[in-house]
Amino acid sequence: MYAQMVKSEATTEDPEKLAAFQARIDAGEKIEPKEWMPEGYRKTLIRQIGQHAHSEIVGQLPEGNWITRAPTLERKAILLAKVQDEAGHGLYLYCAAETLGVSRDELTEALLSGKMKYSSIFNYPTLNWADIGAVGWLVDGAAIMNQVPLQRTSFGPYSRAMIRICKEESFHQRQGYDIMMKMAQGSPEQKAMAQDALNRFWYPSLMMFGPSDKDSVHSAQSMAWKIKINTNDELRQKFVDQTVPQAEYLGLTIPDPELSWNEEKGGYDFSEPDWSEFFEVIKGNGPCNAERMEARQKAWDEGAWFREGLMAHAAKRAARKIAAE
Ligand code: FAQ
Repeated sequence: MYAQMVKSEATTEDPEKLAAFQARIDAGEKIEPKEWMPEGYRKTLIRQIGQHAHSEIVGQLPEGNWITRAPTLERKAILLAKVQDEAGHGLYLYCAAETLGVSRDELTEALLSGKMKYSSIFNYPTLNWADIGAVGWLVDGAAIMNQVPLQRTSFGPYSRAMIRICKEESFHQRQGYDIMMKMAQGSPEQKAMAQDALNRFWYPSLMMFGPSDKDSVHSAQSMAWKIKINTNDELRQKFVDQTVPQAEYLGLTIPDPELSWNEEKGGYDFSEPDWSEFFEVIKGNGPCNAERMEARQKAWDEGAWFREGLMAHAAKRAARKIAAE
């Protein structure tokens, strides 16, 4: 069904309905699930919300890997809470997608068959504890930069999910920055680990915002529908401008010799990520793509007995209710 939804091209829709819909969007109204919407709007939302939900779930893997190896009990409790939050974000987002007429199982199957994507960033490995700091600081930092404007997105359930998610993401970013601060103020070896984590996560974090505007396929239509509020390059620029002073405060160096303040534009000039690497990663050829998909497939297979049990229980309850009526 997901494939059907995404493949079927926009049917010829009533121009009056389309104009009335666009007028509601332009007036800043929220669109609710049972209201009329163009097929393309629905398909774009399923793609973006579904991809976002998958990212939250797959995004648990690089950090979950460090829960048993956190350096103190306190760090372990904090990381555990953060990773659990990501699971919750996935659930809110799957629920928002379900209101558009696609089931969570269909979305998961589309992820596992490679029809749907998840964020490129989670295909990079977390090699040591400093990487957990870098993920919180940079990856959650980039996620917030993208998601704060999405609180104003035009689809009601997505917008409401984002409000709650953003509150939790701020805590995530603070915990990552706090780890980086401890490492950067620690021994020379610890500071070197923090710098190395920044070196490896900087460009993959910039890639999270998507291809440059000239290569972004969906931005123009998504912005007209207020599914996206900003372009990929706008958000990337804001992220760099916010993060450079944070790195300076830590005494760390952004791994970009071209980085310089541009007085005229009131922002930093910086080097673009290697876009050929980005396109390889989203095609499935990143350092950890195979490992991530194996983990999701295993969880799906091992959870089959539970899903079936739950459905059998629901069917039994429904039958009992009908019999009692
Ligand atoms: N990775 O035309 P555009 C998190 C694809 S936050 C993979 O510009 P669009 C929190 C794109 O799908 C991370 N694929 O696309 C957390 C399209 O391919 P398609 C998730 C990417 O949709 C933190 C093609 O490239 N956040 O997980 C990426 O207008 C720590 C052309 O691109 C969201 O999903 C990428 N980075 O803009 C969890 C936010 N970028 O689908 C755990 C919501 C682009 O046609 C630990 N999403 N592509 O086959 C968005 O804002 C947008 O979807 C963008 C992409 C900005 C990601």
